[in-house]
Amino acid sequence: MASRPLVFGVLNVTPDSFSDGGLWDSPAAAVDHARAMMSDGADVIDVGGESTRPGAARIDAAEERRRVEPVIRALVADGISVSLDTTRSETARLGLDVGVAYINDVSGGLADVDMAAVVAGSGATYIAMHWRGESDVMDGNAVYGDVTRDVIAELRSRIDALLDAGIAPSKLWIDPGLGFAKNADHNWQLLRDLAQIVALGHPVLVGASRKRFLAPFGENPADRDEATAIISVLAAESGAAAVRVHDVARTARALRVRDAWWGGAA
Ligand code: PMM
Repeated sequence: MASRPLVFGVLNVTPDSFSDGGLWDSPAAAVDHARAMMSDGADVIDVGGESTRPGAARIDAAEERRRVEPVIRALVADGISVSLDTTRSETARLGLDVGVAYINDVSGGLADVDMAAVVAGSGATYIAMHWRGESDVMDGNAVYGDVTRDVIAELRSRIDALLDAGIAPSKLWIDPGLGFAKNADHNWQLLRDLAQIVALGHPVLVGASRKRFLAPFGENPADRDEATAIISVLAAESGAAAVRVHDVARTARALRVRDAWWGGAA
């Protein structure tokens, strides 16, 4: 039976993320929500202090630190496995000092030249997402010959650079970056071709949750959770190692159905 992917529960401690912005921007509310996601079946909590939605403006490192530090400290103290969603080496260093298990970098190391060196040797896992520039320019960069071929080529070149910079092969994960410089057709093609990305030989994380390309299945982001859960199962069938979702309960239940299908315990 194929193994079950890890479930990363999304915890955006931002005022402006597209689907949950402003909901968890007090540390106490954020920690409560993380604990609820753990009881719903999350394996890891992915904490982000800076919105990456298309068109978002950047915040500075001090503000990012102010948002994430109390939350990651509380979660690590609680024994929760934490992923820190950041493109800044300075913030990553803080996270590694606090004890996060994953650095989730949507820029794959391109936004900050010091990122790879900071993560290398830390023992943490580095998640390198496919990226073509900051949120304010990414929609204009959604131009591909063949999106699967181009994303694979660009991921390969990031993998080579990150391994050269000292990240251990076993600690390097990759992510096709759904919605980042990609239109709906690009996202669906990448999902259809996910096995080709898995074949690159690094664990693959898929972040489809509530994204704009799921709008045909739900006008509001929170109405896209069923579509997200179905994608979680299909991504698992294609060999994804992890899925990053807002509604942990639905995805965890959907993955249990898959386990039952393959003869595991329901
Ligand atoms: N998507 C978002 C943020 N961080 N990280 C990874 N690795 N993969 C993603 O697809 C991804 C991410 C944007 O979504 P959000 O606003 O729901 O956090």
